[in-house]
Amino acid sequence: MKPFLLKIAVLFLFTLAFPTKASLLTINGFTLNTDTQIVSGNSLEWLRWPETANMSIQQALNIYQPEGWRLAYNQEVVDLMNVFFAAEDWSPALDENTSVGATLDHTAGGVNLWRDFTNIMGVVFSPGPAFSNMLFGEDADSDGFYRSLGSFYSDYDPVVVIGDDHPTFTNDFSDMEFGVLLVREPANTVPISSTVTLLLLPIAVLLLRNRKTDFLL
Ligand SMILES: [Ca+2]
Ligand SMILES: [Ca+2]
Repeated sequence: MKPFLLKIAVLFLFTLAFPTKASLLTINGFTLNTDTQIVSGNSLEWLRWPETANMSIQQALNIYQPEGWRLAYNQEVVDLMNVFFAAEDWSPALDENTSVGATLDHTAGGVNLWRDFTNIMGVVFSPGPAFSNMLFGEDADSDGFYRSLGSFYSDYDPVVVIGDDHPTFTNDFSDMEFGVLLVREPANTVPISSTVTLLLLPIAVLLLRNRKTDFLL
């Protein structure tokens, strides 16, 4: 290989092997990668909510299912709320036809709880008040209706709610205040930089070692 091309090749390999470090935010054991807009927590990856704003379930799955994403299950959403809003008993919402909501008292730190949650997961619709309604569920009762996880705040007490399934929420429903709550197993996402490092770094080192004189020309 010509010296110039060798330099380019080695620089390219090192660029792949040592990418710019992603910006991470961790709250309550959930970590947001601001580069990918993917949250890691509760042994799952969660697509940050604004990514699917105004999409129907079907539209979101058409785009994201090939990358391993699926609708969050009832149990997973209850587990999520148990982490961020532990004072509430969310377990009745394991039943698809039962809703559970919590008003977060602003005099008792409720706004901070809500901000922690939305700093990680994001907000779908924020014209002033900040609303998110995230469609989810495995349609456990097979009626074709899905559920919505709501997160609302204007200027007093924030409200969060796991809704029961509703005839409005079919898999082709969409609205600007709604998104789709997608998760996937972490195994689907071995970071490409790690793979490239393992495979290509030894090659880069060999190239440097064998053609050291040329490289330094
Ligand atoms: Ca139902
Ligand atoms: Ca249902």
